[in-house]
Amino acid sequence: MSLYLGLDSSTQTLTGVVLEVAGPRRQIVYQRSLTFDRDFPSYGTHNGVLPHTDPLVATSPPILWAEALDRFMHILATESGLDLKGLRAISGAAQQHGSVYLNAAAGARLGNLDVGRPLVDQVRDMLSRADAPVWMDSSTTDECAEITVAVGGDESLARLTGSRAFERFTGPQIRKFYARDPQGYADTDRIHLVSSFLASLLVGRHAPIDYGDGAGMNLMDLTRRQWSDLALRATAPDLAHKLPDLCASSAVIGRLAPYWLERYGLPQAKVVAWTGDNPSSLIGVGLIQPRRIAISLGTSDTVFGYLSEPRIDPSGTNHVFGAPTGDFMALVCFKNGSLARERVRDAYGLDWNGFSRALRNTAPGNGGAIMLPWFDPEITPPVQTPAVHRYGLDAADAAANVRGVVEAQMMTTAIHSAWMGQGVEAIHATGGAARNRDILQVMADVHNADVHRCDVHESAALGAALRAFHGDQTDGGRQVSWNAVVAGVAEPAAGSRVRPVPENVARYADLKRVYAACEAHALGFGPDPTPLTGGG
Ligand code: ADP
Ligand code: XUL
Repeated sequence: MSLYLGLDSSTQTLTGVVLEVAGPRRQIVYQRSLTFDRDFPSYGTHNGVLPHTDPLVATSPPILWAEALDRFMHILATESGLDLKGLRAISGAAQQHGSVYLNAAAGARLGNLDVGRPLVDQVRDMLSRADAPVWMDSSTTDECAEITVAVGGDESLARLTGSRAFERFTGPQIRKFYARDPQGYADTDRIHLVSSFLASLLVGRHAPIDYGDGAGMNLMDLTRRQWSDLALRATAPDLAHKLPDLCASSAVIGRLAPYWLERYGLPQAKVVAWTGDNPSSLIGVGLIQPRRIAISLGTSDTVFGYLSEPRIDPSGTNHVFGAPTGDFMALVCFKNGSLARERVRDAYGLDWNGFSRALRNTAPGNGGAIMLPWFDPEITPPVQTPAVHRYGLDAADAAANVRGVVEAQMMTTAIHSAWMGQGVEAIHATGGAARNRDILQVMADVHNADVHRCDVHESAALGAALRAFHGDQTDGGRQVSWNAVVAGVAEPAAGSRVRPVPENVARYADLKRVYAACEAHALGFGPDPTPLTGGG
């Protein structure tokens, strides 16, 4: 009997999933989440992010992630009841794009972690920058423009790295740090992603960045799978010396460092490269066939799907990342996801049951009313100044606003992922809000596709456990297909299928055009659409 641990350090939580493999039988035997705000209150985070006066800035403390990892291992060792001698491999996933800045002493400290001191105290001494910019940051518009010009325009950068410049991407964030704090930049010896930072703590040395998460930086040549000199030069001086190596997502990058063995009695398990939460979720929702896409309703809402080749979206809204299978994946990210749903829920004093009831008690199409729920600066479409727009929608009507936010989110995912959705037959829904069937009904109707809910809502952690299994097998010389890896585990929950209702599908086909007109108007390049909406 072998155990495989998958971790996911997301925006708000650290989750671990343990997969047991006994012959052909595979099952999840343990799952546990730590919530950053609640379980680590001394850091003062709100939804995992530090408070800032500038709404465009979003950073988190890397030492919080290290402390959470340490506490998780303690809980696993003392409370799970599992016989951890069977733990063969660990892998992980993390929120993408965020960067952690380590000083020149970090390498030696990583290699010599003191079993008598909590990890958090030791990591504090490794940092050249106390906070880490995370994916919710939108403050690097100038840096994006500078990098884009230096690389030869949006399209050149997208062809080279898989995405045009985006504010949250690591390259623009590094450029901002270099410009604002040149001394801090000079004192930085190594810049990690959240994923490679946490992997480094497990193996006790600087871990490589995998091709999946590396593609979220505007720094990696996507087809050559190596750092791009051109992009690095456009970003900051001497960057080549500060970046870790790159590696395949399935590579075994080392074994658990002595700290974990001595402190928690864990075996010398293999560590498989960590990746981004979205690439890991691709495996965790079993999405390795074409004609299916996934929609993750986590802190961010994301739409993603498997690609056999790096196809760039002409509108420039999407990203191409490396997939854990060695192929590619397309992704579109929306910042106003779960937190926007919560803002509407809380504004009307509802809980999730009340929120669902409001959806059930209102008619699909909302009488033509439209909300644009840009509570925070939005990634897709790009919106720097947050504002909630209502067209024909009465702000005092709680139920209509609940329907308004959910319909808007589903319509924007459909409109902005249309280029990758040709022939989509089914959607795999995951993330915290996927447990809400009423939201999934709107998804099915707007996308005109069957929606299957994934049982383990923590698909990124499950994907990591499955990747740990896959990495262990291939490292041991046993070839195992990805279909075999996901079969029977990363599959939609039985009986979870939500089918589209034809008359709602027809209504949303019209409403999507109205939504697009409202979006164009709010962004300042279309006429007033009020005559088309419920208010007209
Ligand atoms: P992340 O992995 O990005 O930290 P999760 O995928 O765990 O986030 O999703 C967390 C979110 O799930 C919460 O912010 C909450 O808004 C949402 N959520 C939880 N339960 C429900 C529900 N019943 N209906 C809608 N949303 C929900
Ligand atoms: C993807 C993105 C988010 C983060 C947080 O590009 O920015 O989905 O990975 O989960």
